[in-house]
Amino acid sequence: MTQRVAIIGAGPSGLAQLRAFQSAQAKGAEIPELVCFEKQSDWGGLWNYTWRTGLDEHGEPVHGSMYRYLWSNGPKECLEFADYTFEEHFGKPIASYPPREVLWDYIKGRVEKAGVRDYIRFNCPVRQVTYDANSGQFNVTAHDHNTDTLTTEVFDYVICASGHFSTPNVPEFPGFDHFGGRILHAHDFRDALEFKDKDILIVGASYSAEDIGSQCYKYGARSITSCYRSAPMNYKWPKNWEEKPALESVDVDHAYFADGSHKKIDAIILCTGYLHHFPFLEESLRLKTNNRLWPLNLYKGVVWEDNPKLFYLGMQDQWYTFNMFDAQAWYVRDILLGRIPLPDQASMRADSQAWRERELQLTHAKEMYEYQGAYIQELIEATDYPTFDIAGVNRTFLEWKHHKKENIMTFRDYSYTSLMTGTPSPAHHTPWLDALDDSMEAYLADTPLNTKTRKA
Ligand code: FAD
Ligand code: NA7
Repeated sequence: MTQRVAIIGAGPSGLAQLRAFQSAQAKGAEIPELVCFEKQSDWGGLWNYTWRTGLDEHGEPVHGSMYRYLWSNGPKECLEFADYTFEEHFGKPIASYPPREVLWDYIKGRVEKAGVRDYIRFNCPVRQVTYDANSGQFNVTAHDHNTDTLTTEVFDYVICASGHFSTPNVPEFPGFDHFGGRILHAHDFRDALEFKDKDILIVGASYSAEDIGSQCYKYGARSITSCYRSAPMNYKWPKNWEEKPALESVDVDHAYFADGSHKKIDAIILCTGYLHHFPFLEESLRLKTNNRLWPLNLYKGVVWEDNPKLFYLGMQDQWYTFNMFDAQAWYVRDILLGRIPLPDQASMRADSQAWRERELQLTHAKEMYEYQGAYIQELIEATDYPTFDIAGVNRTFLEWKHHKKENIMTFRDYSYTSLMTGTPSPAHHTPWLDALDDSMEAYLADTPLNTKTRKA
C-alpha cells in the first residue's frame, strides 16, 4: 500500500519538502502520497504578508510576523536556492537585499514551476497529531475551514514545518498595566508609519529590534530608544536613537532603565523573540527548545529521535534559511525513500550531543554561521541536492557583518556575487534609506520609479 506523508505548513520549509519529492519523482522515483496542510489561504509562510493581527478570518491565531516595508535582512546570495536561482526567476541579475514581496515571488516561482500546489490543502490548520503505537501510524486531525469540517486521517509519516517565529514571547514589566500608550510585540507590528513623530521604546537586542527600530527611523519616528537584557547591539545609531541597558519599569509615559536613567515614550514594541509552539502535537512528539543553533532530540537537526517517523524542518535559529530548509528537506525525503538508513536511537542521540557540544563552544558570529554551514554541507553530501559554495556563503555573511558594523542604515546598499551563478548583483537604484516604496515593481525597475522617496 502507498505510504502517506503529512506535511504541516506550506512556508519555505514545507515547500522545500514538496519540491524535494517532486524532484525525485521527475528523475523516475516512486514517491509516497503527500498531503500538505496549510492554515493560511496561500503559500509562502511568513513571506505571505497579512495586514491582520490577533485572530484571522477563521478565528485562528494569525501566523504572519512580517510587516510592510520589510527588506531582506541578509544578502539574498546567502539564501539562494541551489536548484532555482534568482537570475532564472527574474530573468536578470537583481540587487542583493530584496523587499518581502520580491522574495515571496521568488519562493513561489520555484514551486509553481514544480507544479506542487495541488498537494496543498489551504485554510486547513492541523488541530491534533497523535501516534498509535499499535498500528505504527499517526492520526492527523485538521479543520477544513473551506467546509467547516474536522477530519482525522491516518499517515505513516509526519513532517512538521510550521515555523517558529510566529508565537510571540511576551514578557511583562512593572507598570505595563498603567502605561498610557500602545504596547505591542514585534509579531503584531505592521506599519512603521503608525509611529511617525512618536518616541518609541524597543525592548530586545536582536534582528527584530534592529530592523523594526530602523524601519521606524526610516519612516519618521521622533526618537528610538532600544534596551537590552544581555548585551547591546552596538551599532552606530543615528542621532535620535539611543541604546540603554535593561528596562526596569514604566509609568504612564516614561521608561526607567537599569542605569538609573529614564526617557519619555509614546509606545513600546517588544522585540523579545518567539516561542517554539506546537499545540497540535501530542506531548511525546513535541519539540521543546529555545531559539538556538542545535535544538536537542533532532538527529541531523530533523529526525525526532523518540519516534523517527516524525520530522521537523527549519527549527534552528537561522543564519542560513532557504537553502538550509532545502538541505533538510532533501535529507528527510531520502530517509523516507529508503536511501538513507537511520542508526539506532543511542547513536542518533550521541550524534546530536556531539553537535550540541560544538554549539556550546561557539562565541563569535563567524563561528556560528560556519557551524551552520558545516551542518548543511553534511546534509547535502548525503543527497542529490546540488552542491554549492558554502565557504563562499560564509564569506558573504562576513562581508555583510562588516557592512552592518560600518553603518546599520546603509548595509543594504551593498551588493554581492551569486554563489550559484557567479554573476555579480547590480547595485540597487536607490539607497535603502531613501526607498520608501518597497513594491516589487519599484525594486525591479532599472531606475527609480516616480514614487515616494524619503526626499520627495
Ligand atoms: P514559516 O515561514 O513560519 O511557515 C510556516 C507555515 O506553517 C505557515 O505558512 C503557517 O501558516 C503554517 N502553519 C503553522 N501552523 C500550522 C498548522 N497548525 N496547520 C497548518 N499549517 C500551519 N529569513 C531570511 O532568510 N531573510 C529575512 O530577511 C528574514 N526576515 C524575517 C523577518 C521576520 C519578521 C521573521 C519573523 C522571520 C524572518 N526570516 C527571514 C526567517 C524566516 O523564519 C524564514 O525566512 C522562513 O519564513 C521560515 O520558513 P518556515 O517554512 O520554516 O516557517
Ligand atoms: P531573537 O533573535 O530570538 O531575539 C530575541 C531578543 O529578545 C534577544 O535580544 C533577547 O535578549 C530578547 N529578550 C527575550 N526575552 C527578553 C526579556 N524578558 N527582556 C528583555 N529582552 C528579552 O528574536 P528576533 O525576533 O529578534 O528575531 C527572530 C527572527 O525574526 C530572525 O530570524 C530574523 O530574521 C527575524 P537576550 O539576548 O536573550 O538577552
